[in-house]
Amino acid sequence: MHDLAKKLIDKDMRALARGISYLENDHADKLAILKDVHDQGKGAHIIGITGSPGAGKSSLVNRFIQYLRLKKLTVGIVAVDPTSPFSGGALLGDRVRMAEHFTDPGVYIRSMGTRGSLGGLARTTKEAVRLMDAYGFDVILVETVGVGQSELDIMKVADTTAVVLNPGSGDVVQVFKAGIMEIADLFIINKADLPGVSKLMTEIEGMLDLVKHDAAWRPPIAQTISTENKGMESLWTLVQKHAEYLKESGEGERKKTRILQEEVLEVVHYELMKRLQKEQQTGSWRDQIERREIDPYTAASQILKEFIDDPADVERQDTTTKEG
Ligand SMILES: Nc1nc2c(ncn2[C@@H]2O[C@H](COP(=O)(O)OP(=O)(O)OP(=O)(O)O)[C@@H](O)[C@H]2O)c(=O)[nH]1
Ligand SMILES: [Mg+2]
Repeated sequence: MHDLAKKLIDKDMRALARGISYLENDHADKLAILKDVHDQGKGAHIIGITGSPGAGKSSLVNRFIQYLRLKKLTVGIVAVDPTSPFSGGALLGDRVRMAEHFTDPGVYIRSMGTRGSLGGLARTTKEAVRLMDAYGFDVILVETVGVGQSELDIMKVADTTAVVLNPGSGDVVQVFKAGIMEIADLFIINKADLPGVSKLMTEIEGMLDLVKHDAAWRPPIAQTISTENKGMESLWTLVQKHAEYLKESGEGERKKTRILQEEVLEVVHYELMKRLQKEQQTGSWRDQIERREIDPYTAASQILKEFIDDPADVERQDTTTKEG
């Protein structure tokens, strides 16, 4: 087993941190580590939290962490910022708000940015969740701004996807259009201190009648006021209800199978993309084409042959601990 995988499974938080950096930097040992931790997951309940910018996701996550910690549950958090990983005001705010958890060994917070990834933020986020599960948190929270396809992809890793809405924001229609309605397992009306809560309830129920009228699980609606630390208990109750449903209906297992099946093709796709990018920059066929020495079809089949002769090295065993 890879040294880093072993360490993080043994609850070494620094190894977890380094492991996630390996993912972000596409370290050569990445696949080997992921392979080693694959069946080491401790069965964390993974909760995805998505919603429009400013819906209060971070405030909510912050309170929810506090609540879970009082219940003696350990929590891993992946905060995905699709815009600016380092300069973003929102993220800076998140850091400050979440700072109080930094000294708690039962909490690990990680921000993920788009830097350097080949459109691979969703991939990297899912992989980070895998490492966190192998480390052994009871609950893993993934916060992302629900705007596009890549955020929907991120949410696929969650057992329970919660969509945060605000009263008086007109969010529901947007959420509906973005296809978020389909992936929602529960709704959270945050800022329930503001007027328009019952109107929003009616709107959500109306949408659910359209989208989920024959679904086995009808997403329930929680109400929270993050700024006043209200609603965390009922939110947790609904999450647990959903977890129970996943287990009893077998849907949880089916979901996991689907995720794993998709993952196979995602890894292949990702590895091929990486190599194609490299080919684009450094392939010797480029000069050969320029000199008209080779036709595109021969060049292409040569590249494909190289790929086949040298598949991604999942077995790599590099136990020297280079800082990634
Ligand atoms: N009135 C009221 N304001 C809230 C509540 N929860 C959060 N806010 C405020 O809403 C604003 C946005 O909160 P954030 O937690 O940063 O929202 P976010 O969804 O994480 O925002 P992004 O990460 O930028 O998408 C802040 O000013 C919060 O104080 C609430 O329950 N009631
Ligand atoms: Mg936020």
